[in-house]
Amino acid sequence: MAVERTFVMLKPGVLARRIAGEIISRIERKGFDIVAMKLMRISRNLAELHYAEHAARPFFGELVEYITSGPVVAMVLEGEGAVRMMRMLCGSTRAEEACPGTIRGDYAMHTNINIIHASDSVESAKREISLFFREDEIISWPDGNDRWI
Ligand code: 3AN
Repeated sequence: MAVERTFVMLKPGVLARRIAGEIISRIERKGFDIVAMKLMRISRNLAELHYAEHAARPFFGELVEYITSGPVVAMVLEGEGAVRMMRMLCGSTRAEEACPGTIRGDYAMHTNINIIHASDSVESAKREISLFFREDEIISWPDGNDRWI
């Protein structure tokens, strides 16, 4: 399978609930390479760009309000089939459909605050990564790093 990059964001509720470490731990344990990570408070403008495809949806205002309400952890993950793999780890968008064992299934009761974002395609990942990170903030791991796993 091809090596891909995906964009992941832990939403403000994660920081508020002090579970960032637990979520990052699950991502690491799965085996992704974390190639970029930062704590940030995102602007309204960036939030609207990130969620542009949802601009006409009734929940858009609330979505932007939530995502800008406190700090988030933005990350770029790398790995074979990383986009789909990370979506599987997150679980379904709708809280009541997210299976136990997935991040949303284990930590989220409400769809509108479903704690984590992960890109839904390689194209979306490219767009989202470029919104949040400069190329020189992405640190590819050296060849051979995997022999320590
Ligand atoms: P995903 O984040 O799983 O790709 P999207 O792109 O459909 O899901 O939705 C983006 C975000 O919008 C979700 N993470 C969730 O926070 C919010 N959202 C999606 N659907 C609803 C809904 N029906 N009601 C409220 N918020 C929603």
